[in-house]
Amino acid sequence: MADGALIPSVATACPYCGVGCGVAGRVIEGRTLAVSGDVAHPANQGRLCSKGLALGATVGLEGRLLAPMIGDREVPWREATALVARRFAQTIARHGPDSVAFYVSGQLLTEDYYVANKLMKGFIGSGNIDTNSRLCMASAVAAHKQAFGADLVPGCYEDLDLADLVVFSGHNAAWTHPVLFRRMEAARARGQRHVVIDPRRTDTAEVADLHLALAPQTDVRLWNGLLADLIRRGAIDRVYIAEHVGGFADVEAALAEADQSPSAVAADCDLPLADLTQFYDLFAATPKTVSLFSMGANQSAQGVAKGLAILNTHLATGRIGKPGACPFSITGQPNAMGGRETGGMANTLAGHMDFAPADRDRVARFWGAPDTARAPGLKAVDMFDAIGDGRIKAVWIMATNPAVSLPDAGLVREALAGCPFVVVSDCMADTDTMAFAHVKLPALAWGEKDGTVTNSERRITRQRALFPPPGEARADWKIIADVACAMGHADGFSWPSQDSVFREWARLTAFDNPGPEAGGRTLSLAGLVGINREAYDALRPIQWPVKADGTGTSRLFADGRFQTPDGCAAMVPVRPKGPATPCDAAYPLSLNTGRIRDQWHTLTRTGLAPDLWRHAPEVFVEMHPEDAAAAGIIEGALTRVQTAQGEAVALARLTDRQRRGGVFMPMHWTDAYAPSGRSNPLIARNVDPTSGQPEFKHTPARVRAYRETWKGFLMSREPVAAPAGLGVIWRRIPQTACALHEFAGRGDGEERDALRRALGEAEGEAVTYEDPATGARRQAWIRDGRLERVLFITTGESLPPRSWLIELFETGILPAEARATLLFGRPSGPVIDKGPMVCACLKVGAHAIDAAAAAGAASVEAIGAATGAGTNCGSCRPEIARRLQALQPARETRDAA
Ligand SMILES: Nc1nc2c(c(=O)[nH]1)N[C@H]1C(S)=C(S)[C@@H](COP(=O)(O)OP(=O)(O)OC[C@H]3O[C@@H](n4cnc5c(=O)[nH]c(N)nc54)[C@H](O)[C@@H]3O)O[C@H]1N2
Ligand SMILES: Nc1nc2c(c(=O)[nH]1)N[C@H]1C(S)=C(S)[C@@H](COP(=O)(O)OP(=O)(O)OC[C@H]3O[C@@H](n4cnc5c(=O)[nH]c(N)nc54)[C@H](O)[C@@H]3O)O[C@H]1N2
Ligand code: SF4
Ligand SMILES: [Mo]
Repeated sequence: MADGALIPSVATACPYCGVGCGVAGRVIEGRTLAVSGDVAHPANQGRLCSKGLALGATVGLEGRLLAPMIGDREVPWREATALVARRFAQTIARHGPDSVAFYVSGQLLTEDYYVANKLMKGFIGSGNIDTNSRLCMASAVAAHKQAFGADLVPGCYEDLDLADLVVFSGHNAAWTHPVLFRRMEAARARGQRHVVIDPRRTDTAEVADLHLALAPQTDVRLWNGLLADLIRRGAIDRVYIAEHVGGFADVEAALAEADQSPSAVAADCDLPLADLTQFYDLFAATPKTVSLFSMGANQSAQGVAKGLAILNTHLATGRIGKPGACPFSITGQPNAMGGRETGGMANTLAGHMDFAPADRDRVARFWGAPDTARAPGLKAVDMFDAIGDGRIKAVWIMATNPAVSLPDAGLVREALAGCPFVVVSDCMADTDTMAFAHVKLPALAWGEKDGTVTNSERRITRQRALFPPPGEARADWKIIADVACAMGHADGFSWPSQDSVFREWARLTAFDNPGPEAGGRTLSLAGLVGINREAYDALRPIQWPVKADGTGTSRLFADGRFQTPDGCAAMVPVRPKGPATPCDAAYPLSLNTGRIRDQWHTLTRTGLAPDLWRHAPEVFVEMHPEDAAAAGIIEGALTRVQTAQGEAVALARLTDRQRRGGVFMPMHWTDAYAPSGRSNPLIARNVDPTSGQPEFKHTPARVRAYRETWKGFLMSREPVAAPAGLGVIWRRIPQTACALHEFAGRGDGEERDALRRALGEAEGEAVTYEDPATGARRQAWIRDGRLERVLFITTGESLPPRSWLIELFETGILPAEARATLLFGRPSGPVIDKGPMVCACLKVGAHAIDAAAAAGAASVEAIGAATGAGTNCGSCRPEIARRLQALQPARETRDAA
């Protein structure tokens, strides 16, 4: 029964992206878990992507924080809770409520979020709670509020099935929302068309019908140009506008300020005119269009304008509230929506009410909290500025890793280091942010916590516990509620369990709310206010608004009514502008950052699954071959990426998928995996003036070859941290039976010798080879017949294949000939290198795919039939198509993808 097929499964939700897939989890024994997609969940209908499928590999207790800690001391909960309550209360008493802050996350459950927000805004009486959604969704939220009157996502996933055209603006869906992308691929097989607007030729762009590789930050120009073109053609919906939309004349007048001819727009966006007009024609001709927008739109100093330009176009054409037609801001985190609903953002209060006096008084009455905040608090980037300059003296960080993920992360670390009181709640013990915590609070992780999340289509799904709480870990909402009680607010925070928190939250949404049909707030859970424990435990996925009769709502605005005083949506004039800091002679390249396929954010969880490392084992910087040549950089070389804020070192990847004049780095690497490969110390702190969202997709940069003089690698059974104080470039790459560490350095050898001393001690029998002339050194340690540790250092070029040694770690007792090869530093025969992992779900490497192609498989389907690759979540299908094309340029493989 190894696969646990006969063990009853628990329906829960994936903790990663905003698709919000249902997961069926079966605990086989202890912490051994089998997962599959929940066939009954409407979002994924049984599918999971590589990250969801690997959940079982991440639920071990390795690296977990399992007891509260004050400094380095484990303490009982009562002591930790009392200290947090006392320090916050003292700070507030001395310096006022705005001297404290919470920084929270879209990875909290709705119940957690509700309680954190109620404590800060309701009972501490400050607006200073903000969420990492500020880095993610804030621009879309602001655009929604301006256009629709509230932060409302009009569409649903069914619209993506029904659309004839899907436009992806700054959205690499093939990698970031794979299960949804697979759904759209199925629609594409039925004739749906895909247009991708992204400066990079991503895997999403690669298989699209049309890719517009626009110059960075020119989206507003492109969408304004489209709207002007539609007006010129008479392809807008004047009846819809007359009945349901305000502001059209203002937008039309603003458009007239610039030359909107396709040729002028194409020139400004640096696009071939024919491609631009093809897009405009396609849009004009396709009523059933969904325009997805994600981080390429939001993470910009003009992020709100980008969102509004898209919403304007949909409103003017009446493509909203109809099957297969809507603008669709797709969410990143599993509960980005829940946070927006409960008021996790500093500029909203709760339940889509903000600080307007009537809203504020209603929430204060509901909470029985006369001190409820009267004004918005500080947004994330400003909040950390205030921590840095001492205005905020106590901060509590929950379920986010700002020392990695905020812009200008070097300054963020300085701010945290200087803050008198830092509390961090996390499930992991050693995140980069934990290093700054005075108090560490152990939170339950996925698989242990219990509550609700809301996905991109407003669908509420229960996350359910699969395991009992480990150690002393507790639910986030409970940790916060206990501190609130200790601060003297027991009346408002004494819930017995999470379902009672949910009921209170549902009641708030319905409080003084006649409902959307009667012009009230759309965000209403009226049908769930009386939900009891059993019904909560059994709750099936449901989309809000939930009507009093208990039914959900898939699509908003079907009746053309919006949540504005006159019921009309607003078109808002937006004008293009350049990036906040333009490139110049010193920093001529635009640094773009984002995600890779198999990793999640700061690697604290996906980093635990060795299989998820094989697609992109090392931090890299993508650049156009001509930009690389100009800087003397070759493929695979260690490269310095420098900006006015800082420097990182990453492996160069040369590709024409990257536009000239730009470079791309993934956002994921941390101190634990590549201390010098972190992207965010490089990012400028430019934000959108309205939303406060940082411009993560553009910072002026330059690249230089690193030119190491020595390099090597260390493999060990347990991971080793980069030796402190040495200027060595260090990367850790987890493997199943060992940890691989690659390193490199510069200089005359003093640091190399120091490193060798630091790493050259281990238990067991040592096999050593040393060549003083070249500085080469090979060392292997064997204990009880098993390979324990290997260290290779060279000043020359070549190092042996790592796969050979990785296999020796997996072998167990070493055969005699393997010991001999260790001394030679070379395998005795050929090594089977599987190549990079292409399909992480079915574990198929590049070389197996190439072999299948050589044996005659000529389409993505045929490769799938031969190897299994690409047959699960499909996020690798564009890559398979690309490999096929490279191998067989004559064959037409695009259509097969
Ligand atoms: N594998 C994986 N999936 C994830 C996550 C993860 O960590 N890993 N995180 C989740 C989260 S929280 C989020 S927010 C989503 C994000 O999902 P996406 O938004 O799809 O991801 P990103 O890679 O951040 O950025 C998308 C694209 O924006 C492009 N872009 C950059 N500048 C511009 C521009 O000026 N205009 C346009 N049009 N495009 C531009 C980038 O080149 C990039 O390809 O992913 C979610 N899913
Ligand atoms: N350069 C660059 N930077 C970016 C972005 C980019 O595109 N480029 N994207 C931005 C975006 S969109 C986002 S969403 C952020 C994400 O950035 P972060 O939120 O900083 O990243 P995560 O790794 O998801 O951090 C979540 C933390 O919470 C912990 N955790 C997980 N579950 C729980 C739980 O239930 N309770 C508690 N208490 N802790 C838990 C995890 O161990 C981890 O430490 O990064 C932003 N930063
Ligand atoms: S697409 Fe993947 S990461 Fe996103 S919710 Fe589904 S399984 Fe999880
Ligand atoms: Mo995000």
